[in-house]
Amino acid sequence: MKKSFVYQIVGAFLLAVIVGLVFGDGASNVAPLGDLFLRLIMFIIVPLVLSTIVVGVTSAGDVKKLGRLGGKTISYYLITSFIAISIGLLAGYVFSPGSGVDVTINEEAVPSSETQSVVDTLLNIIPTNPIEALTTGNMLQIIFFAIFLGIGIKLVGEKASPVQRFFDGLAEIMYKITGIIMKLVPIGIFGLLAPIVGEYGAGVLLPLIKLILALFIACLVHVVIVYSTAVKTFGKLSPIQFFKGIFPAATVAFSTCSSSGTLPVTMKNTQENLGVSKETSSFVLPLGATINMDGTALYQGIAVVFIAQYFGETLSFGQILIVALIATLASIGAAGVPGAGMVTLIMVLTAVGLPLEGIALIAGVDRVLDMMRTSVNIMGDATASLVVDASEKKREAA
Ligand code: DAS
Repeated sequence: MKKSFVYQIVGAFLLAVIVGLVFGDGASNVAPLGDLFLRLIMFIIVPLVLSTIVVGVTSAGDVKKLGRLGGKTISYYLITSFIAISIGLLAGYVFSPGSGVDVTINEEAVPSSETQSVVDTLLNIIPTNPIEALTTGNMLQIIFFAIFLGIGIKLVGEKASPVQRFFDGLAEIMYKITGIIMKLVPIGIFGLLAPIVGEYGAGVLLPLIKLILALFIACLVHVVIVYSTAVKTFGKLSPIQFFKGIFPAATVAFSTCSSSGTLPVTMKNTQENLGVSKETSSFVLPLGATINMDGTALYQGIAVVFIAQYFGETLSFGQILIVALIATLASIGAAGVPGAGMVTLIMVLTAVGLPLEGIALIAGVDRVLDMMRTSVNIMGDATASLVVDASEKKREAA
């Protein structure tokens, strides 16, 4: 990745903070730049995910290999998510962000408690109408459709080769368009961040600064320890090279608070900067952007402890185990869009009998918390693609 691009991104960050602090609410005048960028990356997601997964499946060799790829990917995701929630819970008890905090509960900020059960979440992966899944951008259903489309192409063989060539061509076109849109990352970051800095002046953040700092430190611990270890030990890549390579995607995730929206950038960074094959990244990353959310799992651990402390509740060891399990599942059910983790937090609070009003305590700064957890989410996806790709390459070399 060119150094000038990194400098442009850092410059966009700094300019956004300055404009936000100087102009306050007036900074919202640059929001259209952020909306423009967001719409451009959202517009390519569906054709990009559909075509690259079909290509990933059809070029993944035999269906057995696909099963192996899926098994490794899901196992990695579950392990790192469970570690993340544990770090989140630990940080909650170490920093005690909910003790002595002075925040009034804003009733209407409590999100509605309609969350899908885990069974419904799993059943809803199967699209009853694939075209509707594409038009509504239902990522899990699109992934399911693409995987079976790819398997079908492989099983049909020669007769389906025109379809395979279509998707090969579509994938290359989408990669090219992603490259063009990538050039706008600095403008997008500036347009997305400046209004938020202007809105979230220090005054809003101060009462919950302990919670924000606790999440920041917990995310840093998870990224530096877990991801560096995974990347170095299993991905055979230096952590510095990894973090430099994934930096643009992490900044887009931070600015957009959307793993799905960041997916085109995550795919480009992992392929071009981390050396992950298109075949692996086009399977692991779309899946990860939808079901792998270490940052969200970590956030839910801290948030539950924060809310328990605020209401003077003490969680038993059994309840903490339930939180760890449900938060891991909730992070799977969270969509890769802004604020999803706060909505699925309902599942976790309900599981341990904590008041949902507690969510209203953090709703005011959730966007800031979402920035951090979404950046961790996409870095977790990138490490997974690197680890799985290295494992597959090692297997093929053997
Ligand atoms: N913003 C979500 C994402 O895109 C994460 C969350 O809300 O927890 O990953």
